[in-house]
Amino acid sequence: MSSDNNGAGKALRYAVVGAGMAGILAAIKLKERGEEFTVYEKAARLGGTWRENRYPGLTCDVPAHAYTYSFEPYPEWKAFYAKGDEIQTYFEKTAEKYGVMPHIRFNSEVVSTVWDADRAVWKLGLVNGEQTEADVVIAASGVLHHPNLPAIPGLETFKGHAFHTARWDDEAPIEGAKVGLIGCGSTGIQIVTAINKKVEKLVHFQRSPQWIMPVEQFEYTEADREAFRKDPALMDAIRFSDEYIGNVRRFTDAITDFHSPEIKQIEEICQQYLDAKIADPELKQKLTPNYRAACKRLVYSWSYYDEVQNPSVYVETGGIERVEPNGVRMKDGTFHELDTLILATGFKADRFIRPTTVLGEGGVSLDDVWATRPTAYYAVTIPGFPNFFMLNGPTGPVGNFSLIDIAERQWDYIDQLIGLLRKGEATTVVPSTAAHENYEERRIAAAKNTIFGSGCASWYLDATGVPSSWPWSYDAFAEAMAAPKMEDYVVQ
Ligand code: NA7
Repeated sequence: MSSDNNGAGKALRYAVVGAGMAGILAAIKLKERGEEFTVYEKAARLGGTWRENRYPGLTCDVPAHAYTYSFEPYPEWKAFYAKGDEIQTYFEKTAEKYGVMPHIRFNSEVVSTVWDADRAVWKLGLVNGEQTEADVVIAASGVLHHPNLPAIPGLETFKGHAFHTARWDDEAPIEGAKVGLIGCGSTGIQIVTAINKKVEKLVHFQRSPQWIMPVEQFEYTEADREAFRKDPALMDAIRFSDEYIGNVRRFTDAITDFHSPEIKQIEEICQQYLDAKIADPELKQKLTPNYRAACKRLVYSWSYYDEVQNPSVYVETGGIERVEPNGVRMKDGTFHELDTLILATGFKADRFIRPTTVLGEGGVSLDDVWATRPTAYYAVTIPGFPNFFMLNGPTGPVGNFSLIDIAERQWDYIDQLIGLLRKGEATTVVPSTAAHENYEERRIAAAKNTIFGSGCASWYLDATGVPSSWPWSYDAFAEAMAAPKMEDYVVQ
């Protein structure tokens, strides 16, 4: 039974889809209320993106003490920016500590979720053919986790190890090997910094160079960690510092208007960093983007410009003709012989809960609703899909600041809507079509003015070329998530 502390409670059954950062958050919050819930996880381990990505150099570009749940600071971080395996450990420890592990069903991908209007329940189908039900579905299925494999002719003929970065092949030769790396997003850049001194040769195939935002990395000492353990307020002082929050505010203000002086400042910082670090005019020309800084997601690095100048690295800017059994042939005929080919080619960012079949009111398919672009009212709810809530769903500020901060604020919003169901004040809650259309109209108009819409290709853009992300400030997001506008919801 629900331990509903708001009076005449109804025991609701919750299905959380995904045991990554957002799913674990939902689980912790539901557990705290004593709710009946199951987290369905497709894999054998929790952790989402931090489970799937294990490539060398994997580092989160949000400061470690800001990349924790607000209620669970972590004194053990080894450095200001944490490595991927430490973050995975953090989520595993936190899930254990809050007692949510027994609620997670591993190897249990949800393949379908179908709304039964007569009974106001979601019927879920699992990968093993099992059927189950829930009153509320929380889709916490992640954003960047469907690998984007490049359509390069001959890729399948490569005799060495070729693999996507989110499917890291531990058998692939790196030490003393000839390695090819395709892709220059955050992933490709981090891999360059991590492996260039180990390889015999690293050919970095660069279709578009990236703007690099310089940041400082430093290690925490054992004395620092001891101080954090003794006084958690020291960690809050970092997470909630004027410096960190101020940076988030300034950054989100800058990206929301590509004419703003703030975004010009960011460009100047990146340009000055490039000028200061890269002396060789030929390399500098190769590394200079022809689009505006932050149009593609800014890469944060403290070492890339140093590492890329290691003689083992060759930045190849020519077009790839095809992959051959022993390497990569360029359009100009040049051949790069390789033992290993790493595909740092990013993710299909428009999938969200798909390929799960989601059928809402009247059997309408989410896939059809999202035929033009994936969308959700304030990134959380969808007209026609009652009692269905998303964490880090489409049109949210994914990539603008910490996804944990985003998910926590979204949870607070969802929790208020679920409260109506829990208290027995409603059987279904769903946003109205009119409210959603109004939101999308305003969002799309604003999105075109963001830096993401200033003229470059990136995973921020939807299939029609419109930025798919939250186009307003950090404070606007915080305000929107503080309380749902109930007049925009149909509550039955
Ligand atoms: P990104 O940022 O999407 O970067 C993918 C990179 O792969 C980018 O440089 C692409 O070049 C390149 N790419 C993609 N397809 C091809 C083909 N066919 N040929 C050559 N190059 C190609 O992915 P990441 O994994 O680095 O980062 C994803 C996010 O994860 C990141 O923003 C952080 O939020 C964490 P392009 O720029 O399109 O010319």
